[in-house]
Amino acid sequence: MAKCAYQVLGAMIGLILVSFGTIDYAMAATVENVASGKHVTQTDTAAGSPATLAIDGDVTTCSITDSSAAELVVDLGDNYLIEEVSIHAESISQWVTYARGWIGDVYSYPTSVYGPPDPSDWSGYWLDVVLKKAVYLSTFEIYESTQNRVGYIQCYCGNPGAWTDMFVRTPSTPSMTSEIFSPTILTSSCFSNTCYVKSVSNANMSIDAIKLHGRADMSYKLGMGVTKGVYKAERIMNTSSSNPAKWGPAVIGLYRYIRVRANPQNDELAVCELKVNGYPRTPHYRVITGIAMSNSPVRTASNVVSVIECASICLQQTDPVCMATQYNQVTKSCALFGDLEHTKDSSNLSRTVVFKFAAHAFANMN
Ligand SMILES: [Ca+2]
Repeated sequence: MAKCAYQVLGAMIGLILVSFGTIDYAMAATVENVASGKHVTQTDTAAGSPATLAIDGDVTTCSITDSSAAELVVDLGDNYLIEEVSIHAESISQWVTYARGWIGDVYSYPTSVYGPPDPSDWSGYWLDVVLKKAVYLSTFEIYESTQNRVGYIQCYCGNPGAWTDMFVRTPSTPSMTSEIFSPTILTSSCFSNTCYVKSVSNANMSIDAIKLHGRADMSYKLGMGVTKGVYKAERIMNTSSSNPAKWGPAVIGLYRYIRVRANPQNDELAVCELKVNGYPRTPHYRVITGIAMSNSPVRTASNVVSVIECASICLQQTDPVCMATQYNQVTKSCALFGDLEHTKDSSNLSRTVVFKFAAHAFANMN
């Protein structure tokens, strides 16, 4: 992190931190998940999947809606400086929903390979299986019975896609042992709902049930704003390359409301964990001189008697939110700024108030 040092003037009281001498802008507030435990709502709710599960700290519990035209909104309760947002998509476990087997020289359509395991099974040379929903496959559970073992698994990956090796047994020794078999798969980038399972040698294997696990390919549209219903920062976040999907806003800003929608809104909305890493806007601040703010103030208050009052006015200013102030002791004016863009200007003797939570961003702009 870049470090900047400026001369400090002034003296403050209570929670306000001021000293004479130089200050170090590398001293930033600790980043934390500011969405944790906050008020969260969604437009509608699937049974047993309330909105609170999106921010409960557990990636295995998910908020899910019934409708596709749905959204989830978190009210952070205050404005925070947002550094990174992450959304963890659903991990899906599925028993096969369709199967076609090959026995000798004919196809069969087994009824006994759908989970959970039961006393019946299916025997044949190979088995085509289909899942209800395509996922990025991560784990296979093969419930074998006592015949030759599974030696080969391929899945049809992607669109247009290709048949891809997911498992090849070496050496391909037959076995007559019943086993619950979970092979280490050869790739984690296969997006598929169609696979086939083949025996180690062209002989009968016996399958009781098959279950596959993977992560959903979710695309979310994230919005952030200081006013509910008005989202100025928007971003598409996909879990196709990583789960969770992460985004660090290029322009760090203060936000209170976080909205998540499916992109496009053609399926139910499932959010397994939404994390919003940010800094709280606290009354701790630093006063410095030698700074020229780059943009015009959002408002200027007059007849302000002290830098303390100027800082207090800034804290009360929420829309547009105040991120820094400059107090001119001669004119008794207090200029409120909605961003932190600035340059060094040793001739500027106005006292610039920078909140401690924002020192991090302030340092990065130099
Ligand atoms: Ca959760």
